[in-house]
Amino acid sequence: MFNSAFKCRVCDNNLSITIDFGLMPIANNLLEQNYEVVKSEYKFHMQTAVCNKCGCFQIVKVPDKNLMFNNTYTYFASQSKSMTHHFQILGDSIMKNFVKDESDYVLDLGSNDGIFLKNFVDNEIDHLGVDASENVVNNSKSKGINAICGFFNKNLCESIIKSKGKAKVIISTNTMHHIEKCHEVLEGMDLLLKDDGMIIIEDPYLPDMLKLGSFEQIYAEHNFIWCCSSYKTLFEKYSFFLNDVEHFSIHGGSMRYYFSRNKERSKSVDKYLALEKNIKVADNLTYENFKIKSENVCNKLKNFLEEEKSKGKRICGYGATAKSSTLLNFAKIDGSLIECIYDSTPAKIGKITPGTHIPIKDASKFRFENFDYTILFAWNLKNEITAKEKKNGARTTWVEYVPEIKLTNAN
Ligand code: JHZ
Ligand code: ZN
Repeated sequence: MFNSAFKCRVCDNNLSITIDFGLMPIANNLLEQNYEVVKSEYKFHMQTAVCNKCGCFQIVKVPDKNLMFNNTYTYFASQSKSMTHHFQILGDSIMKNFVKDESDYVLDLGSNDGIFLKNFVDNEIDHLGVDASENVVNNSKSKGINAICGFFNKNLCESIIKSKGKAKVIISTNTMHHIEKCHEVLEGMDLLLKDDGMIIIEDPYLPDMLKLGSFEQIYAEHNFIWCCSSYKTLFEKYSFFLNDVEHFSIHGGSMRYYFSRNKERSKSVDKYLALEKNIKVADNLTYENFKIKSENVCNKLKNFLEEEKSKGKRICGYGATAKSSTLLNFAKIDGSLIECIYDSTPAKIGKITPGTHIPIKDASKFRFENFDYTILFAWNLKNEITAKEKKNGARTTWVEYVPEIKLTNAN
């Protein structure tokens, strides 16, 4: 049933709810182990819909942005060496192909701890980072990055133009899907980009999420899961055209999109637009099937945990990821099944997971515990994590759960 209260945030079409996840906390809002804090934990009603017109998959009612992005943001992208390498390759390509003259600079929207812009500092190339979370901005500044704290919109872009001029490249990786008011971003880009400039966006790709049943990608901060057709609709409203796309396996499947004022379109764009049509991304029935797939993932993992726990096995997790917040809360998996979760991020260690209150411990201690099973919540970083812990001499059985339960001995 269409609910006229909910409109597509891209094209204003009426939406109908496809999946209701119930009450959810904010995924990166890790809590202090304190009774009062836990008692007043914020939750919101997470319902999703797909636009039958433009294929935009979205959470219909999103928490206030200041609750999600503030001085206590806990995701620091540089924790992963493989992600650092991924962005180094992108940085090299941008420096080589786009930064041509003295006035050219690169603006990174959602610059986080500087994972991408560090390459520009190292090569002494002009850049500017913008991020809404003060603590990650300060972290990036300590690495020499030129960054400001703020929400990207028309006003901010006007002040950037005054102080620095227009940008040759605007890049935004793993950030656009965080921003509820996507038109405000496009209004800003419309002003800020040089006429011959390029916009590069990268984030998790909707068809990959549907294929894997990795519903974990949906949480407050990930209030959109984008694809070619929905981005194309949004950007064309501002006369930006989708020129090219590149697909990557990172984060369970991500797409990189290239937009400019130029109307040229690569074969890859046609290929992925056709794929999206083929798998019916804009059709409600697709999400009925996805919901069943997602519930299967939850049930299989929960059954596995309950069975092994009843045999007296010790179980922990690895990677206090944002996506695991959706899984744990939706499947109602808490500290009675998973003793703790190991993570290397200083801002996460010592806190408890949102909603399910599982303690987060220092990953450097993992090797000493020899848990029977370790649930790999950062399954997207499997190679990096399992190789590191093998070298550390950790003994356990790794458990993956997307799309099926898969066990791998650590040694
Ligand atoms: P990881 C993030 O989601 C957050 P998350 C964000 N919302 C986004 O857009 C998506 O990515 C795409 C830890 N770790 O990357 C660090 C170790 O402990 O899967 C992280 O907490 N040891 C911006 O949170 C977590 O695992 C290690 O050796 O789902 C990985 O989080 C390594 C490599 C990582 O993303
Ligand atoms: Zn739409």
